[in-house]
Amino acid sequence: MYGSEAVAHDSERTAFRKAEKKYKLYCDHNKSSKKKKQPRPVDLSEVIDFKSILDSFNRNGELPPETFLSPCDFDRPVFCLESRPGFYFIPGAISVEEQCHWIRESLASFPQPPNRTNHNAIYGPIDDLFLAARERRVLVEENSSHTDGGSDSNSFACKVDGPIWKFSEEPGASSRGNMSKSMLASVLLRKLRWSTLGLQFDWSKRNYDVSLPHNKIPNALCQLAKKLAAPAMPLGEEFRPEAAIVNYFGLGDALGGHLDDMEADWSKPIVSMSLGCKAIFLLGGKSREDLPLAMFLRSGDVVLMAGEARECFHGVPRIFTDDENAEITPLELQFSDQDDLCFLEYIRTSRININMRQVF
Ligand SMILES: O=C(O)CCC(=O)C(=O)O
Repeated sequence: MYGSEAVAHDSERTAFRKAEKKYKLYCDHNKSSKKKKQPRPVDLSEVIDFKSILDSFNRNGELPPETFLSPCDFDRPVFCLESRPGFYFIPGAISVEEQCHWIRESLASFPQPPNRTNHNAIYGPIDDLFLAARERRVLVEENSSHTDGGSDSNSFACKVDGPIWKFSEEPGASSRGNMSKSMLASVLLRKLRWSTLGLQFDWSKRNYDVSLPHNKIPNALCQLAKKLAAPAMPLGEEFRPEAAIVNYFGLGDALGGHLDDMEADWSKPIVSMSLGCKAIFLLGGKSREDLPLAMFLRSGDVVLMAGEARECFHGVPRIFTDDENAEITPLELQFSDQDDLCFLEYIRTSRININMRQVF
């Protein structure tokens, strides 16, 4: 009875949902072990590993069935999948030095106002969050009036005349001398989920709001995106990055299956860069019922999705933050060398994804 109920429940799920559930992090409480929470083992035997595909291709020129090399002129192998036209995977496309640079930028510069983050709806624009976290400061509510919009951190609502939050050395010490609401900057940094560069994306309306103020995407990032996009671009055309979404993942975070369909021209790729801890990426089909392919994304890997692949559901059900699976040793060495210990501390248990889009 119990078993048949469970089967019925599972059969109601789409193929994409089942795969998300398969790879998601579940922690079991182990009473006999000192470590209370243990990640439940997961079968990774079906996860495509483009790093080992690249290694074996470099060794003997062989590729697994259904995988082929893009004929484009690029300085390293670009892999494609017969079952997913318009999808490109470039393992290790970004050097370790560049990865460190974009991790620093993603934390210290991209969340700077007027760029928006998930914290805007509750706290308004927050200046220098990373610096404040580094200096162990506290965000304190200075005064109260009203906020236009809900408390949903994905909401795009503007603060018209809401509470003002400022960084302070001491929790609860506002200029008015009252006990106030406060939040550690380090906690806010850990709760940073997204920031937007260039044209700002409106999560509630799921479109771009060109009227909002924004910083230009840094030229170096535009140049990198143009170079990386080349294998997926129509002949003779150059990618024009106009907007970027930066996603931040911590232990247990996931990005549910979705489509990126808000841009006018789907022949232009989404250029998606992975930084930090290893993750599992799911690439489905045009329906959530299509069985998704699972693949590892490591720091420095780049994925391009153009044409038909733009119509495919995709998501990130899992990141690996443990020493054995995160695979961030080169980053750790680079950051320790440069004495960037705050960045190192963050990235040891996190993943950052920067995805760039041509909107028009
Ligand atoms: O984190 C990733 O690799 C994928 C991000 C993504 O799918 C998105 O932002 O639309």
